[in-house]
Amino acid sequence: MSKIRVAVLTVSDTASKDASADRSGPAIKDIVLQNGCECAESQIVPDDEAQIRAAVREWAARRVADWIITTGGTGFGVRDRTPEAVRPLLEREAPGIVHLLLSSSLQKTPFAALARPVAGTVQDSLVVTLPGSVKAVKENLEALLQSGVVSHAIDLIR
Ligand code: MTE
Ligand code: CU1
Repeated sequence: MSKIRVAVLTVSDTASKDASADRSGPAIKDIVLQNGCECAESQIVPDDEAQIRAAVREWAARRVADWIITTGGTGFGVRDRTPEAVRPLLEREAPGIVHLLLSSSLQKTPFAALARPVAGTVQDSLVVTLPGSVKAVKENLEALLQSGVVSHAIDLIR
């Protein structure tokens, strides 16, 4: 079985102006590499619906990754629009993955209730939207990777 190819999209106004402010993007790369995946692409965009959607759509169309992970912009901040940007692209929604993210995260913090994740397929890629903090990213990726859920999903997709 070939390695899972991951593409990481950091969604943050701050990090889009200063890449050194991006902590969750590099954290995701570290974790997926540790788990035997490869990082195919990464990019930083501001909290702008059109730019988020364009980046995910382009990666899916070019089939650069089996798994597209976004980080940031899932909450209730005025600029948090990641779910709205990604949802229209989803061809097959994955409410079970959303449930897994929220139920495992709620065991860590009640503030997980403030994340509004979406997940599903766009063409041949699985897309999952994670929160913006490194802590949340670690907890969410643990739930997705340790369980084997993502590798089984990708086996089915590709
Ligand atoms: N999920 C986990 N597992 N751990 C966390 O610490 N933080 C929450 C939530 N999900 C958190 C979490 C908080 S405080 C917020 S505001 C939301 O994710 C949304 O984060 P975002 O706006 O950075 O996407
Ligand atoms: Cu928060």
